Amino acid sequence: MDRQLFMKRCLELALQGRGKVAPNPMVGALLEYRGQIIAEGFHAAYGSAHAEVNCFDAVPPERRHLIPDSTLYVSLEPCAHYGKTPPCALRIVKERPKKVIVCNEDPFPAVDGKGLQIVEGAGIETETGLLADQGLWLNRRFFCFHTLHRPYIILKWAQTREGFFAPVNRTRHQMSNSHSLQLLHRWRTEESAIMVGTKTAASDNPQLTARLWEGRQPLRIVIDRKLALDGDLRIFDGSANTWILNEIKNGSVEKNTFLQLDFSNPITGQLMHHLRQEGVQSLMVEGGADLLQRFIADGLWDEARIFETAHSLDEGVAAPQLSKAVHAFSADIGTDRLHVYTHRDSRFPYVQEMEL
Ligand code: AOF
Ligand code: ZN
Repeated sequence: MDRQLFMKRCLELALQGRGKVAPNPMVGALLEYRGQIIAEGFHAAYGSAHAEVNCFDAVPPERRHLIPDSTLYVSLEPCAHYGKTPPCALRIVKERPKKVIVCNEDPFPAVDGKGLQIVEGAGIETETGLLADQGLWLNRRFFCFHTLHRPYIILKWAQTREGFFAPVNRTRHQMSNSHSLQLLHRWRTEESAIMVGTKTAASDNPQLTARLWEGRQPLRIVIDRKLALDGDLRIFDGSANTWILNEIKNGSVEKNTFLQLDFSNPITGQLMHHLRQEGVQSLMVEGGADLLQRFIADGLWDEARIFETAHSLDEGVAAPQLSKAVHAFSADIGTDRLHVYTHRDSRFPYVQEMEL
């Protein structure tokens, strides 16, 4: 009987909640009886039933009598609190499987070991840590937020083979291909916030929404220190919640929120504070080169996704230089090549064969 295979299946099930469950983690569960899966479940949407509950509910009536002789595999410690739903730990105690095998403990303060305690306290055997590294990678945004108390930070950019980020005059210039662009839009649906600097907002006039992929619109963040950006830019169009980091004022106008920061001190730290307060678990920084380099210099990044394009430039703005980076993997996206790195000191290193 391959225990790892059953847990891998839970992680695969969990992934079905990608882009739909944040700020909750992605969780998958299954019941195994003598080497066979008798039911599966996963957390499908924020606010909806948890994985374990969906799994128990999926057991066919004629097989319910097998539950006491089955093992519950679940990719996260069962919850112990009354949140949007009652505690999964109590449901487990009621159903009484023979054993519960968990991938990762849940650092969420309302759970944090209490779920496993409830199950063990009821005399049900538990085991934790099966494929723990894979689970940490899967829910790296959730774990980062609850253990490091800041969002998981992804740097994203495109560069030519010669290492240029954009043409010298910085006009809008699509360098990566349409497949990479669609992938980027998918990524936008999977992160809670995306950010650009002042020059990028002005010269690229990006919309910063997910249009080529169905899903959630992330919070948009732009730096506009002196509130000098043109109000007609697409980032101010009210099509998504937008934070405007500036040194002049606080306040909101419909979906635009002005956040006053102290620009005589580093603003990345101040931004982290606000993101933490708002429960934003992930941030993708999309440019420009100066802003990306700022995050690199501050050591404030976890993952970098770099499209090396087939496009060629003789001169241009130099691409950011990563430091303390570990190569995770590279992949062909049509004519582009995607390179993924993680920070050398990351608590969530990439695990081979896992998805982004
Ligand atoms: C589980 N199984 O499938 C998930 C868990 O607001 P609620 O009630 O949905 O609770 C959210 C918290 O529950 C979340 O922060 C995390 O600690 C845990 N998520 N727990 O037992 C699941 N999604
Ligand atoms: Zn639960």
